[in-house]
Amino acid sequence: MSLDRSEAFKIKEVKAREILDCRGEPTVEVDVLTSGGFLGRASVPSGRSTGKYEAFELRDGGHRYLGKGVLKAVKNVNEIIAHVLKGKDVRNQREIDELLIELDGTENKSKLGANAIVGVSLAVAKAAAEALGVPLYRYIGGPNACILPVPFMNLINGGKLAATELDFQEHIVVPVGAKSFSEAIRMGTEVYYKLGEVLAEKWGRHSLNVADEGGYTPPGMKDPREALDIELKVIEELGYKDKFVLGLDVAASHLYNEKTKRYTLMGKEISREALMDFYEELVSAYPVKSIEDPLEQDDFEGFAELTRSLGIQIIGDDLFVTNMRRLEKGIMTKAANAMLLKVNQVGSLSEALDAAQFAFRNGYAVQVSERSGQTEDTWLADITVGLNAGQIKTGAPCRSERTAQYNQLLRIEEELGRAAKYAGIQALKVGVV
Ligand code: 2PG
Ligand code: MG
Repeated sequence: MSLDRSEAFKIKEVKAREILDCRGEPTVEVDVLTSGGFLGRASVPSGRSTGKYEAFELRDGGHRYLGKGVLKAVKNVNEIIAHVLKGKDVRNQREIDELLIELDGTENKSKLGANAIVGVSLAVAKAAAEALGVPLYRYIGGPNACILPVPFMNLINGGKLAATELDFQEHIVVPVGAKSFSEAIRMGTEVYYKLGEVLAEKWGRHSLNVADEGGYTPPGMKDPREALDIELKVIEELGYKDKFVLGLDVAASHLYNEKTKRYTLMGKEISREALMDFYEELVSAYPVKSIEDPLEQDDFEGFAELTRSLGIQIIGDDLFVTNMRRLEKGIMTKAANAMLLKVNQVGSLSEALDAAQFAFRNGYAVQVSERSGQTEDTWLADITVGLNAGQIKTGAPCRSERTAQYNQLLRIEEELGRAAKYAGIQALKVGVV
């Protein structure tokens, strides 16, 4: 090629469009095209059980798509961001992200919309990887990227993401004892099949309707212990007793009543202390080794108390919102010992990577997470390996937007060959299984 090498990396065009996420709701997709003809395309996921401190997702309002359209965010990319980025080098991710943050100028990215900014940020990274001829996970992690994550497979759903009576949002099986990622996926998927059979028998065939993240929805099941019991029973029946641990995402902010300062559980309002006692009971009765958002998003003190007393992994999702300042407060107060990483919660790739590094430096684990409104884009899987995070939460092994992530990880495992290491239990913040 007679092309000047730098042309390969120079941004020629940035173009956004409105597409649909897995719930059929509009979201932003961005193309970043370089003068050398390399294309980075990224789409933006969206949460439903969102934290109040998340970066701002810009939606149009009005009648179109019942107010959920994202044409304003698309316009912000096409008419504002595109001009500013023209001619910039896609390898300068940090410079570009800082430019976007400055251009927006607000605390929570509410002017241009975090959905506009994060779409551009991720498309820039993908264009850079394309132009350099390396996979995205390698672009992010270099030769260090070799750890395949433990999948947190959310198999029974409740809370805001399912039409069930279960209060806890996610009842998760975690194949920590597998030898490889592909074995972990096989074991988790076998549990998923078998769980379907057992649920249909005991709770009726409507159990097999799946929720936003692919988990089952047993009608009439109210008690989280019933969900854990049945997951455990299936794990044992398949002969995997010591190979799995269990996890929960309580998403407790959504069970919390700000006025009474109490939580709703199984139809009753209970105190924070009663909820904490319930966790003690769960952890002693079941191999539950990870609980996400056990308390509401401002209770740093309660998170610290649980982290101390339960001795398992406590993950901050709505608590930290992938935000360095919130994480810093957590580190100072010893609240939680792991951070959930959702790139669109903070609104740019660089800020998400910074939060992850800060977490690691302070001995916190990082679990990379889907959103309930996911797309078929697989940057999530690549970021997980790029960071060597060792944990990914991306739903049940069904629904294509979830299996897209698992399938990408299977490809990465194959590509890494002997270099691939399955994270196993060491990735979690727990002493012994
Ligand atoms: C969560 C997520 C994803 P949402 O609470 O962890 O599982 O839900 O994307 O709706 O915030
Ligand atoms: Mg959560």
